[in-house]
Amino acid sequence: MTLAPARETQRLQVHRLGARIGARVEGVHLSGDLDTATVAELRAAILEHKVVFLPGQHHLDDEQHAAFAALLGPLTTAHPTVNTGNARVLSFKASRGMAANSWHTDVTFVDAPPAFSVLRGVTIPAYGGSTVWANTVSAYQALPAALRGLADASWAVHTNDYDYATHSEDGSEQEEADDQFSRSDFRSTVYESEHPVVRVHPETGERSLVLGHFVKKFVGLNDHESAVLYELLQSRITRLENTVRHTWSPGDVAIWDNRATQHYAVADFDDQPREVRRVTVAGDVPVSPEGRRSRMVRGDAAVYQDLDRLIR
Ligand SMILES: O=C(O)CCC(=O)C(=O)O
Ligand SMILES: [Fe+2]
Repeated sequence: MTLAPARETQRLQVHRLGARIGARVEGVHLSGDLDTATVAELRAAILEHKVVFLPGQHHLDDEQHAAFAALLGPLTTAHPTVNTGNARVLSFKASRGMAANSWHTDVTFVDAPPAFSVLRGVTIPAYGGSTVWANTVSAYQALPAALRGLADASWAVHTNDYDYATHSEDGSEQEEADDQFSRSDFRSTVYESEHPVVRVHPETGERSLVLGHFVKKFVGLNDHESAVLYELLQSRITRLENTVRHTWSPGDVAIWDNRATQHYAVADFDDQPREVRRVTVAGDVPVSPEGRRSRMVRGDAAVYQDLDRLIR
């Protein structure tokens, strides 16, 4: 009998990019075959720095991309509503300057948003098209006690049928999201969920703010009060000290903790083609500081969160 050679632990180097968020990770060749010690180190780096960037992963195709992501946990389907022809991988492909250019946390309109998003740069414009991430844990920690108390006690309704115009530069409701899906595809099934504004992170125990563009209103507040409270807290999240900006090269992979960040894709690449592809790892149902769990208000997202069970 021949034994398979033991997999060697890769020598992972973590270079911090700022005091509050971001690290570049070198020395790892991402694949579905990574050894458990390396995956554990990488996971620890993501939890600490909230987003990590791994350059030079040119070898990844969709299959290897998903196989690697599955080492971080069970995968979701590509998206609850958008079908880009691949069960696991969501493509953001633009040739008319479209981008996800408003601040959000991925898929917060369902009760259990992804834990991690793994994004691979495929077609990168010669200029522009960077992505910015913000740390929602450090934003919470920097709140004065009075605002922390208000945030701790508040809940918000999130939906995929959100008011796009509120977040666009010219106030327009653009119909086309990018080359591959339209806004009407995006909200072909309407989902609504209620999340605490502050969640306790299931792995780190840190408290983080759960906001972003899917927020429709706060529970018990009117539209005006909701807008004011949103701005008050959201402006803390997007302070530049809380952010890191990544200028992409082909073969770059970004991995973020979707329970501790928001992000924004900058639409400054004119008509150049740009494509990034995303795989998401399923997350838990958020829990408030008082121990109450998020809940679905409209729609059933069970299939999105549990593709493995569906296929098995
Ligand atoms: O286009 C990008 O850089 C980011 C798109 C996005 O919002 C995502 O991958 O979740
Ligand atoms: Fe996103």
